[in-house]
Amino acid sequence: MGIHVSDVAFIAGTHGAPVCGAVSVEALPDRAEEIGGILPGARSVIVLASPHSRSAIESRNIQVAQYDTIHAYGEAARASHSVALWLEGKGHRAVAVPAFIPIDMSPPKFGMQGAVDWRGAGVAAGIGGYGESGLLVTSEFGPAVRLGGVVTDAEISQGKPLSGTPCTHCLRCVEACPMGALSGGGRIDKRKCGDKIFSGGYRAWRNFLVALIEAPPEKRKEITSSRLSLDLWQNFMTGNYYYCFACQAACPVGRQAVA
Ligand code: B12
Repeated sequence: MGIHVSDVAFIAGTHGAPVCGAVSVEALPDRAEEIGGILPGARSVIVLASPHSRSAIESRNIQVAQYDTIHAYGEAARASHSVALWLEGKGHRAVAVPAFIPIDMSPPKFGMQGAVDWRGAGVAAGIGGYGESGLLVTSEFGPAVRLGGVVTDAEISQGKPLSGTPCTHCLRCVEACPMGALSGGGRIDKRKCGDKIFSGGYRAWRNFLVALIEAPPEKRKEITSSRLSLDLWQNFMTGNYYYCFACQAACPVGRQAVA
């Protein structure tokens, strides 16, 4: 027997994700093979969204935005895990899929393509539409959400894409990008964006190691005590490595949700 998406949304909503929809695997042909690898016989993908605090991601204090991100990802994980266990309790198979990491680091993806494309799946499930930023924009919270979800063999009543997008095309996201990485219509220079958001991420870690290895012995202690070294240590400890939230924070859509 199939499951109604409103029942799934109730479970997601009571576990940290107030926005939730579902889409059939057939409607996601680009990722069907990968999704089948996660769960053979998978029929549906549930997409859910956990909101950021707008005040936190708008703050000039990067640590509070990072802390909020850890928390929002935690909520998405809690909700997807709860939904998966709830479906298993009903006799289905279900897997909570990582919202971002762990992610396939092998070539040619190198961690730049998730097992499920949450934005694409969210648009197909009708929980939002694409913004000029390329992010999924929900009516409730704009793009200030973390997306996650579940792959299951249950048949779930489908959402359908919205007739338009909640994006108002004001282009504030494009103007807000400190790297000039956005040019509207979802176009993004991933390298420019990555240079900012990952300034304490993998590439920074690799450059740090190379600098350390190549440094003369008397310089090595200085490098290991550098600001970058401390930041990297902290990022490993917290699991957060994002340093920019500008395109999410600039969006006017969904602001009333935090009033
Ligand atoms: C790799 C990655 C990145 C990379 C590459 C981004 C990219 N465009 O692919 C980099 C490092 C640049 C990045 C940056 C950011 N990311 Co990121 N990222 C991911 C990750 C892990 C995988 C994305 C992926 O598979 N990309 C490969 C393919 C799918 O992307 P693509 O080839 O560019 O295809 C896209 C476009 O073609 C576009 N598109 C297709 N048709 C159309 C039509 C229209 C009209 C438009 C406008 C766009 C459009 O949408 C496709 C995706 O659906 C996802 C998590 C996940 N598993 O989905 C998070 C994710 C997309 N990131 C997210 C966020 C929030 C960010 C940042 C704000 C950083 C931060 N502080 O967290 C910035 C925003 C940059 C931006 N404006 O896009 C969120 C998005 C939430 C949302 N509301 O949409 C996600 C979903 C993480 C999460 N679980 O919440 N990210």
